[in-house]
Amino acid sequence: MTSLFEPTQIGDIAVANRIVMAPLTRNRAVAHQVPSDLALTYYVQRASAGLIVAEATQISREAQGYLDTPGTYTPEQVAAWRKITDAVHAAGGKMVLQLWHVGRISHVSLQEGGIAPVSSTAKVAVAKTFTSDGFVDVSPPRALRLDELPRIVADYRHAARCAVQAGFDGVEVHAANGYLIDQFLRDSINDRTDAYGGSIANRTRLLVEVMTAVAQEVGAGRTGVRLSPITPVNDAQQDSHAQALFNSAVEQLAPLKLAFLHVIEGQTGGARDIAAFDYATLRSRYMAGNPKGCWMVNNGYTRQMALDAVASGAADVVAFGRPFISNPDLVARLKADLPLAKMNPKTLYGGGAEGYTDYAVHSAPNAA
Ligand code: 8OZ
Repeated sequence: MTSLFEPTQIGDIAVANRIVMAPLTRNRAVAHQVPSDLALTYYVQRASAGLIVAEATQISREAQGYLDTPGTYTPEQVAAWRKITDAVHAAGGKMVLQLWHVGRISHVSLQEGGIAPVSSTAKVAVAKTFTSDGFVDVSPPRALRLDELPRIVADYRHAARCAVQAGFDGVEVHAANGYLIDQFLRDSINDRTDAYGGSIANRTRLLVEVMTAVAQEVGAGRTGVRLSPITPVNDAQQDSHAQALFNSAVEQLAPLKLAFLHVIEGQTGGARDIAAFDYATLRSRYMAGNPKGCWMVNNGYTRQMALDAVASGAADVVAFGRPFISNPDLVARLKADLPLAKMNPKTLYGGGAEGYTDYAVHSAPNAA
């Protein structure tokens, strides 16, 4: 039986164990959407994860939807990330960067010149974002024109190149949680009548084009993708045929031989059983076309669930989000079956060291 604590390969990336730190938005970037020195400390503290998927990071200026989230498209951002990846590597860790375009989950105050955010649609999301004025309704978007989509793909490609220049071991494309790519996938959002709307083949087109371009740019063995078939977050209403949509998406992704496919099961950060969805079928459809692929699962996994998922072969690796916030030594705690410290929700987004770099390891006297 395979153990959660055994090394493995995630594509070209050799990892020390099968525990992944999930991407976590913390809104602590400094001027010009640059990751801070505190972020370096935070990630180094968590370098015992087999793989860190660093927080969602804008691929372009337009891709931003929240205050103080980092980017990976300017030399200044790349230089700051380089310091972080060097330090994580020196600590024995591996790290990929999550590439993010929020689409319509943005606000004019976060856009250059106060222009409308872009999406597959001009329909506004019933959702909030966080700006310098606190939580506000997202702004009405502008539907991207057909002739703009090659530029979107090029922005992902450029950001992927920047991430590798910044020393990351690879990238994860954020195609989940109701952001831009998910806004193309779901028929509850996408109301286009061109080659990117209507049929499943059309709605999965942007995803497949982005993944093809990114894999070509940095190598398929360093490229992963995150999907969330039934999450309702960010006004991502259920697709009318979610199973067929996502089965098709993973069948089209399989031949690309990506490093990993990362699936959020259920509602992101919430209930795992909000709607029926057959993840075992999704996995078998994917693995049929990519038998050496790595299946990464996420959302509310306990220690026992993770042990069982890896032992049974239902998953190759398991990503933990919030437990990694308050337990920098999560791997050691899971291994020794030690109690986990609770996360303070008040220090999740924004702020400084408090609730970020001050969570103790278990052996320290002030550990929970
Ligand atoms: C929480 C707050 C803001 C953004 C996601 C990137 O849900 C996020 C996110 C989470 O994927």
